[in-house]
Amino acid sequence: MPNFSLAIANKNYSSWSLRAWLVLKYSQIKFTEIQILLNTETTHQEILQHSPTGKLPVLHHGGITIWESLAICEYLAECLPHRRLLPKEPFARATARSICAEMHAGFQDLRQNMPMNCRAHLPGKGMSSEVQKDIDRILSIWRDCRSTFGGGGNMLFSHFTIADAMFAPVVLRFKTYGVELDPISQNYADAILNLPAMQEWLTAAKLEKETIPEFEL
Ligand SMILES: N[C@@H](CCC(=O)N[C@@H](CS)C(=O)NCC(=O)O)C(=O)O
Repeated sequence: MPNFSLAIANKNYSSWSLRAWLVLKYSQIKFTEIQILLNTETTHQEILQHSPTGKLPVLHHGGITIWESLAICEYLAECLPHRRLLPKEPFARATARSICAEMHAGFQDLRQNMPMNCRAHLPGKGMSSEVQKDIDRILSIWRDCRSTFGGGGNMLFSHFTIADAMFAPVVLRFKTYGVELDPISQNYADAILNLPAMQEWLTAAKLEKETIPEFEL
């Protein structure tokens, strides 16, 4: 199989980048990582050299380009069937796709008010009744998946799937903003945080020095 090359943004701030990166790392696939820092004078031009949308992440594989974090995760699930990155059973698979799409398109209040910022510790910041509604829906998804599909392991569908990758940035937001979790959700969040790939991402994010004021509450 040709080499994968993934262009990502700042590890401290880029929730979209984390998803695709996590799927590659979890799958133990060798890939070339290109980092383009956000918020510099050349950011846009640099990203356009890799991505038709001017957004990151973007994956290159054997001469083709795949953009949008969810499409990248789906593509990797197709390329690497032995990694079982989508559940096999149709109902579980459809549910995984539904929650991935919901995460990809929704939760605007949470995104805007609790931006991903791995280095920060800001308990209580960004909270509002609208943000709490997003949080409640996410926790209900986690509890439902854990109870319906999660009996064989500690991930949403027992073993790691792209659904876990889609929600991994939310786990980091909850950590930064000290969001209170029920015991089932807390166990799930801890399982995500304990993945070696997540620890690797966090270590690298904490070493980054760049600061983007709009993401620093
Ligand atoms: N829906 C896209 C969103 C990608 C996105 O907004 N990426 C941000 C980085 S986190 C970006 O590239 N921003 C470019 C810029 O700020 O110039 C995805 O899922 O990949």
